[in-house]
Amino acid sequence: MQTNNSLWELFQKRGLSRRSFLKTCAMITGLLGLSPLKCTEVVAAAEEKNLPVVIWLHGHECTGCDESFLRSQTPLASDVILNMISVEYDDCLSAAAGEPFEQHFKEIIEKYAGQYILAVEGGVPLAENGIYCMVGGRPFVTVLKEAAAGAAAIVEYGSCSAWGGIQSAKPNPTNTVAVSQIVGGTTIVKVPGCPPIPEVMTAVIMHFALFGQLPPLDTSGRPKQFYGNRIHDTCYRRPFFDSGMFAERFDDAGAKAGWCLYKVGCRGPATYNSCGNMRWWNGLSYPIQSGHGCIGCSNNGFWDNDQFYERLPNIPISATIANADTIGAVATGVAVAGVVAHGALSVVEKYKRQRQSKPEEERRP
Ligand code: FSX
Ligand code: SF4
Ligand code: F3S
Repeated sequence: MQTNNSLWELFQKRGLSRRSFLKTCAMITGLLGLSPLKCTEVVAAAEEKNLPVVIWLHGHECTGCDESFLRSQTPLASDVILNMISVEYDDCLSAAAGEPFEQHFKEIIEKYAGQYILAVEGGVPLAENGIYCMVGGRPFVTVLKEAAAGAAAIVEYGSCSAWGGIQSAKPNPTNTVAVSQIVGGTTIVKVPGCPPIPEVMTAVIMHFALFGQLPPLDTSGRPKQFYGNRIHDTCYRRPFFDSGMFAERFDDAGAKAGWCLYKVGCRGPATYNSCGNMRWWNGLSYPIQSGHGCIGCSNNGFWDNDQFYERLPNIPISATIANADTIGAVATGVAVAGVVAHGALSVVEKYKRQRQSKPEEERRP
């Protein structure tokens, strides 16, 4: 582990050049969404501040969040883990296991009390004293409370951690809840998504490590920089939506031509995330690009939607530039008008297409 080293000290110890250090700082500046002018501040912080100590816990989850994180490309997950943060405990990624490892957990939460960032994946099952998720022979809820007590900041990584997630789907037999329903009083940030975008996780941790505070959050506790826009607002299929060109089924000509997936259930107009901008695998793809509508996996309660393939009934069509802070107010007023207008647009466009496909003489009214 790289404790008590700054990023610059670590680079020097490894014989890496000042130039590669500065390039890394420039990359971090971009990742944090800061102006290039802020790069000098990032360099100064990276020269002085010790690498952040991170304790990473796993609760009730599918481990897809880790799978996503391990595919981080810019920066590479290996660079994050080996060069940018000091992961002192991760019961999934660590080669160590068993009693010595759990003893190590107890030692580090004492040694770094008040200093470490606690990253948590998964929800917290409470039924029957938490026995539905055991870690090192103890209920996860117990481990979480111990770790949270000394955390400088907590990152709820993934929709399970942030909202309860699939484990809390009705009727929620394990009584699973979100992390922030159990631990409070500390700086907490939500990075929802099932799974979330890995680079967002790295950006949140690095922001706290370099500047001693979380990035600006929205009213739900999510970083505005990454959750400020709807999927719909950055979707490359958006011109088809605006033109009323929709796939009606997953096997029709519209679907094959890459038209908008709104009518086959896309939740993009009601979902806040950066998937359209950042994507996975160095910008390679994301659900909509692979032909499936957004299921709103970063939204609270998405798992209880039993109509994934039904057209979203109320969407704020007019609120194309709404952000997560204003959407509540905007949506109430325009949703109905928006859907009506949208329905009309669809009909007009369909009629136009039908006319264009007919011979000239049949087009005359
Ligand atoms: Fe949940 Fe993550 Fe979905 Fe899975 O850790 S957000 S079920 S991708 O694994 O917690
Ligand atoms: Fe893209 Fe979905 Fe919006 Fe269509 S409804 S433009 S597929 S986000
Ligand atoms: Fe999830 Fe929708 Fe993005 S399903 S991964 S929020 S496109």
